[in-house]
Order: sequence, then structure tokens, then C-alpha cells
Amino acid sequence: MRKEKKLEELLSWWEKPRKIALIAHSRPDGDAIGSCLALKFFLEKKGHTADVIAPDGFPDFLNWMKGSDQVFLHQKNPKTCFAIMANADLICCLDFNALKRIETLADDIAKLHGKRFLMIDHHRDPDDFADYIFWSDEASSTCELVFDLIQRMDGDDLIDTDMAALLYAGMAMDTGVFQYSNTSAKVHEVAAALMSKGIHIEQIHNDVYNQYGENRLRFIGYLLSDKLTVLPAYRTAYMTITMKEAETYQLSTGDKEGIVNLPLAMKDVDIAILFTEDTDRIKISFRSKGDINVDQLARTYFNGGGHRNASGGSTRVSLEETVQILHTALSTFLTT
Ligand SMILES: [Mn+2]
Repeated sequence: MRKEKKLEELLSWWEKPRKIALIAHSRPDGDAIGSCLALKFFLEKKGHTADVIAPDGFPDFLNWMKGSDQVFLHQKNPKTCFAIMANADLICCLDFNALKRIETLADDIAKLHGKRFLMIDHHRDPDDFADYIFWSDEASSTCELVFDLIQRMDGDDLIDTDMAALLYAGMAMDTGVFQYSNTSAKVHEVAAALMSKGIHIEQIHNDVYNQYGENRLRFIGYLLSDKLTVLPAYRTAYMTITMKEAETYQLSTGDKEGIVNLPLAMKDVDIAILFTEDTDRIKISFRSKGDINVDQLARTYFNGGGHRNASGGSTRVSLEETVQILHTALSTFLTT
């Protein structure tokens, strides 16, 4: 499904120079940061002022991204972030479609009046808070949508190597490097167009995927040997990470990236789940194969959502209770 709201109006509105704030979701991933930065650079080339805000920090493996050092973190600099939003003519929300996804930053947004909002996103069931919408759950990533938007403005020639690298990286990360079901023919066409801008894909892949320390590999070894539970009846496997374990292995934000996918390597497993204990909640990631809709599972039982094959949620109860909810949920979810 695709949804557009007043896009033509937006395109003529920003023919004049405007002040634009671009916002990524909490715990931003490569698609969120990549799309925000690429759009920022594009808008700057068009004569606008554009600043990127993220609610909190992002993993180290995104530090190579051009402009990553110019991202304002709301958690660190709430006043600067508020000032940027208060001065902006337009606030762009990238890679999320509900204000709850930006947590406390949303409280600041609630204090603003008369702001215009643009939503560019590819997650299911968007909330209707934005004045302008460019949304599609058929798009692989927000980076793909930003590329589409730039094309709509005949801006292809303005995409330089740095912007192409940002868009390519976001698209690659959201498709599991072109392997998930969201990898359409068009994704490859966009990737080809970006490659023609002179990006070095081996370098990008090394920058993103081969930057871990020994601790992460040791931790994965521990998880797989001690913490993996397989539920054959539900073709499901899950792992749990406690705060203590994260501390023991000195895990940083990015070290848990991709771990949720590991159980899907088993032929008899269609659903993989990772529970991560945090100070005030249990965070849950879901992955699935084929037609199994973990967006529905996350939405119905875990206060979350996302995509059919990749979604997330959270609970405010203990890790044990959360796992118990999963067992109950699976028995209902997989029989209905
Ligand atoms: Mn995304």
C-alpha cells in the first residue's frame, strides 16, 4: 500500500528556502540515520537549512556516515534540539509513523504550535499526525523513499557519492543486505543507480558489518550455547539477554545488532525472537520467514509493530513474565 498526502503542495512550498528539522526514531538504525542525513544534504543543496535530530544515540557502526557528527541528540542537548524544532518551518519524521516512537522528544513536539509535519516512512499502520505524507509499506526502507522523493523533484543529479553511500547503506541494512522479502526488483534498480554515483560497496559493508570487537563474538557464542530456547511445536526460537550479561560482555548499543536473526538459520524455525532487558522495560525483536506475520504478533501482544517479517515491541513486566506472555501468545497466534 502507498499513501501520499499533499505531496505536490509540499514540493511547491519548499521551492523557497526553508528551515527544516529532520527527526529519526529512538535508538536509530542505519535506515533512519542514513535517510535523515541524505535528505539533509539534498535539502541543503536546494538552498534550505536542514538539521538532523535523533532522540538518543546510535551505534558506533554508523559513525562512518558522512554528517553523523552533525546529528543533534535530544538526550544530550534537549535545549538545542527544542530550539531547532521551534525555529523550523517544517519537521520531517523519517522512518517512523507514530510519535510514540520518539519517546520524550514527542513531549517537546507537543509544546510546539502551528508546525508543519512531513512523514516519510515504510512501517505498517501509520498514525495520522502529519500534514504531508510520503508512505509505502511496499518500500524496502525509508532510504528508498527518500531516493523516490528526490527523483520526484528531478534531483538525481544532486545525489553525490556521500549521499549515495548513505542511501545505499540504509537500504542494504533494512533488507538484510538484499535478502529479505522486501528486496524488490526496484531495490536493485535503486542500488544500481546509487552505485553509478561512485560508491564503494565493499568499504560500506566493512564499515557496517565488520567493526565488532572480540567481546561480541564471544557473547554470541555464549548466547547460542546457553541461552537459546527452541520451541519445535511453534517453529519458534528465542534468546534472552539480561542487563547483567550485557554488562559482563561489555556490550555497546550496536553489539546486539543482527543477533535476533541467528535462529532463523535453522530449517525448522520460522520465528526468531530476542528479549533484551533494559532499565525500565523488556525490549523485544521479532523476525520471521515467509508469510508469518510478526507485525501482528508484536502489535497484538507486545505494544509494538513494524513489518511482516521484522518487528519490535516492549513490555513493562519482568523478563520471565514477558517470556510467559510469548508462550501464551504463540499458542493463540499460531492456531488462529
Ligand atoms: Mn526503516
